[in-house]
Amino acid sequence: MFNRFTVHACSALVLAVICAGSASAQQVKTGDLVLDNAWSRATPGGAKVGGGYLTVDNKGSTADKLIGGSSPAAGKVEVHEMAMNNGVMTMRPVKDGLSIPAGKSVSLAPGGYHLMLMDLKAPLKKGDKIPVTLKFEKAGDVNVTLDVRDIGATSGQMDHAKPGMGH
Ligand SMILES: [Cu+2]
Repeated sequence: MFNRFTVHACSALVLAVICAGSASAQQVKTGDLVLDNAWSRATPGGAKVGGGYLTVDNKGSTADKLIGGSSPAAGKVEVHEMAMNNGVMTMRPVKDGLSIPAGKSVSLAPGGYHLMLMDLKAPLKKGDKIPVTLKFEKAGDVNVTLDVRDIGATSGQMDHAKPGMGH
């Protein structure tokens, strides 16, 4: 079973190398999960936190859960959610992990769920590649690379974050 997963992971890597010239970020496949379009946003000087965004596609028949992560670029990595609370945008750590339902795709994006890189060792600069190890309940540890984009990047999706939120 683990051998099969290893083979899948390798073929995904080969594909990713072939596709590296395209505009889309590196796709990572592990077991039933496909992680795609992992990116982050440049941080203003002195900022100690940064956001991380990606799409997790669960091709399997059982739910998984994103429970946390780590990165050499940050003191710690948490999974956060943003929500409107009495007209004010607030965020908080996701309790008990972010569930990835079977057959569903979950997006972490500005204004919603996101990875929070806390205690950044250095500001994130456009063009940086930030390695992050995500921890899933079933899939285990999965390595992704966040592509740091422009400070105003919104991924082309609706961004409800208010100015001054920092991410
Ligand atoms: Cu946050």
